[in-house]
Amino acid sequence: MRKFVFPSLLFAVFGGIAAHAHAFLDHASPLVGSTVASAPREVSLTFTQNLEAAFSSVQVTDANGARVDQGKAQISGNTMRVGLKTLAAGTYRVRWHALSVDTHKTEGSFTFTVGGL
Ligand SMILES: [Cu+2]
Repeated sequence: MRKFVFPSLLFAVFGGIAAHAHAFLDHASPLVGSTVASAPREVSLTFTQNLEAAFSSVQVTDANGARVDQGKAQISGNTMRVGLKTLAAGTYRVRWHALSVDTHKTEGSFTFTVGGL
């Protein structure tokens, strides 16, 4: 059965019908480009469309490129969240990849800064 399932999955991913909208980032917490006074415990991203959980992901890295997220994102509807390790003051980059339910891929990144003590 597996060899029949896989091509149909590929079709679903790459052969989708063109649609008017993709899953763009609607808003984020911490806010895009913001400076926050205390270290957030998670990053939460809200998109303009619902996400396909299996093909959407987010990574958070510090100024040296080291991962500071806790791994696999939790995806529900149009929201993707990932827990964070304890962050020191500094600037962090959030990179996300999304596959929306209309089968279109989008990606982007932004930074936020944890303020000094
Ligand atoms: Cu789209």
